Amino acid sequence: MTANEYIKIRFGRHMDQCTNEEIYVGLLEYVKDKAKSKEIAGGKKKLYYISAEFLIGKLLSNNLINLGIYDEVKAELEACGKSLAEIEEIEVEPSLGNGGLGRLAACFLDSIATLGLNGDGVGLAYHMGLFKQVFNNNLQNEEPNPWMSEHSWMTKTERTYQVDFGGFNVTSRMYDIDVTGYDSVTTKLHLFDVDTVDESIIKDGINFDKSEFTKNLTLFLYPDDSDDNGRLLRVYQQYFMVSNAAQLILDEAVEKGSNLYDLADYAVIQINDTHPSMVIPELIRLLQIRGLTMDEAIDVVSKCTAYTNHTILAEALEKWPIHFMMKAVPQLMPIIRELHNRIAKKVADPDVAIIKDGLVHMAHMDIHYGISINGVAALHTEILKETELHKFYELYPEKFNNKTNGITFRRWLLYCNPELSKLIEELIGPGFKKDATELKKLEQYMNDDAVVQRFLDVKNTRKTVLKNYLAKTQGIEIDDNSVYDIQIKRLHEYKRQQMNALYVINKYFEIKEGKKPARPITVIFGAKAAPAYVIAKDIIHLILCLSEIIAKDPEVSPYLKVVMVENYNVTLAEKLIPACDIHEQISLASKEASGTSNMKFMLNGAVAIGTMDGANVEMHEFVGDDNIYIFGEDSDTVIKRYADASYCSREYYEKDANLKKCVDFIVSDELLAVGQKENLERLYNELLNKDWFMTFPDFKDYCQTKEKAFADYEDRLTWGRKMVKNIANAGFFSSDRTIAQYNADIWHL
Ligand code: AZC
Repeated sequence: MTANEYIKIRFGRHMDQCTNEEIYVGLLEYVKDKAKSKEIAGGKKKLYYISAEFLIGKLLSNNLINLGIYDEVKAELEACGKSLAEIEEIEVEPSLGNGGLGRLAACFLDSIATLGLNGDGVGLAYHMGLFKQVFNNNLQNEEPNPWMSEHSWMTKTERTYQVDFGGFNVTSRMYDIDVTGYDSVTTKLHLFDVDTVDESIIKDGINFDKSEFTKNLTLFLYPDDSDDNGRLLRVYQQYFMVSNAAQLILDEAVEKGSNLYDLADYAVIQINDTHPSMVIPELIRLLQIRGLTMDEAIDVVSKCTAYTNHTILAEALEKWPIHFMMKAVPQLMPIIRELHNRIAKKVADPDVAIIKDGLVHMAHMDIHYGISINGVAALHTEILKETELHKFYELYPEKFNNKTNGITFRRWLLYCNPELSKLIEELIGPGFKKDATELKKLEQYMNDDAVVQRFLDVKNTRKTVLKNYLAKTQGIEIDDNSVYDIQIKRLHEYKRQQMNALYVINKYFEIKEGKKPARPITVIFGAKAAPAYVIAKDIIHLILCLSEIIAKDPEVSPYLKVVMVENYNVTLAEKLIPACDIHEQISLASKEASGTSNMKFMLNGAVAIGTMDGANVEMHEFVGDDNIYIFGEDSDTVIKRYADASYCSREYYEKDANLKKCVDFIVSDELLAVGQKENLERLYNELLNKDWFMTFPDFKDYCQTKEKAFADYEDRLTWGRKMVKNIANAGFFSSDRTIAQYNADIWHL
């Protein structure tokens, strides 16, 4: 049945007689039906990918592509005078994630289904998502980001569970979202929710009574954890997630014939960061209720779980106070103590203990009681082994392994850049759509000027698409003849958006002094700051203030434009990435576990300016010095500098007059005229007195390397060759490769 026929039956009218809203609802149901017909038959063993975040993005086009009916439906719509792009606008992007960790989980689900693996995602249905970012007076404000509606990809299921907390319990319900594989099977994302959640308790932005747990449990992802009630709420949320997951896992195993002693033959659990770590004691608890002894339960669970680490930042490795656990989940504490005691008996070193100084170290539990621990890029895994988790590595060298991240080429090439995908297909055939390494064949065209020019033409087309999109959706005007220099990622000091802002200031001065760039530069940022992360919000403030004063300055504005897109999300990324010329991957070496926007940009023919950090290192290996702009100190130098505590930012500031001038500008009259003194001074002092992520030592090299990139950009054909080289070598970064490795080394499905 065609979409048109389906809609005719549904609404009693032809598509051309329907409103866009009706067509959207019709297509949604049509796609759900098609997806259902491809549901995976299932096998004995199943993967459960448990994650606090699934940043899935809009699903209509993605599903149409994966089901192989995109062109057909698009044509049907066009024949009725409708446009798929307009229908897509009706869909609200689910707000179920924050950053790379959540988008990675979404790419992984796509690849799991595409590879036909028996694996589901498990998470929570946050009613208001992370938050919606709005700018007022050059400051970030947060608002609820509702995304669920009567007609959505979520399907209510009959599965409900009881989840017990200290002093009360709730009844959960499971909702399912179909995960369509590309020309393959359909798997599921299970999202749990509670009926008692009450959206009306949200007041004034995203504030709500943090102590009303039955009402606030699934309101927001990452609720503000700057006070005890907020932190406690995170424990409640995490336990709610994993208790549901554990009950589901055991039920499904038993349904398939498990006697629970053989659970590892039926289930493998990937713990995505430490948010789901309580699944370990929870499974042990439930197995005991179902008749196993403590010994047996621990033995069974120890064969089922694997942990992925996404950061070396100590503050991101969760440690929960025992008194929180006693309050929220008292039933788990005896088990956690038992897990702790068993390790303590074998290894005296308190550094690897599960309980230490009144805190439960979630990652330590994962490492002792799981089958695998993986980092997300080669360098990151090495740093884990050598430094951060060295003592664990000595205990369990065999458990450590690397799984360099990847991205789904369906969303990040076929869907978001149809022009590029068409050109590639014309040149090397359609094979790359299933086997990303075939992109390598593009290298044969690197010296064919006419072909290289076509890549440049596609880039120009996409730059105009972005220009129009930003004008329409954000009221922002950009010049599509300028160089687009883009940094999109969570706002964090280690990612060093502040260094990029200092570069902007540097450029502003140069232009003022008469040194005009060969071509106008558009510096684009997209980032949300965690609501309680004060300095991150100050950095946003600085960028917005710079944007304003530069736009108002007739001397500078023809040559430089600063844009901070509002409410950066997957939908915006899909427009920004294909249009980008130069992408910023400028984290302090050793701190970015992997990065994944770097891979998306590479695939879309943008060239990176970056440090030797995360997956940049592997990208550099693939494309070589000429096709990526590497600068800055390496991770060994940085790690040493932290170890000997020798860094003093003020010394750099005093030594380098240009740096000083740029930093001082943060608190200049010009900026204070459009910004808030409190915020700008706080940021200025932070840089001068601390600069914990060492922007100053890298600043000069950063500026010089950027100049080199801008100069090279003017030799268009040579630049085009860099683009082709990047695209041709992006194949390794397909999440199909990553998932195949997880399966071969850890899951064994
Ligand atoms: C991110 C890491 O910062 C990034 O380097 C990595 O590529 C990504 O995970 C996927 O592995 N971490 C997060 O997004 N973390 C949180 C808590 O948001």
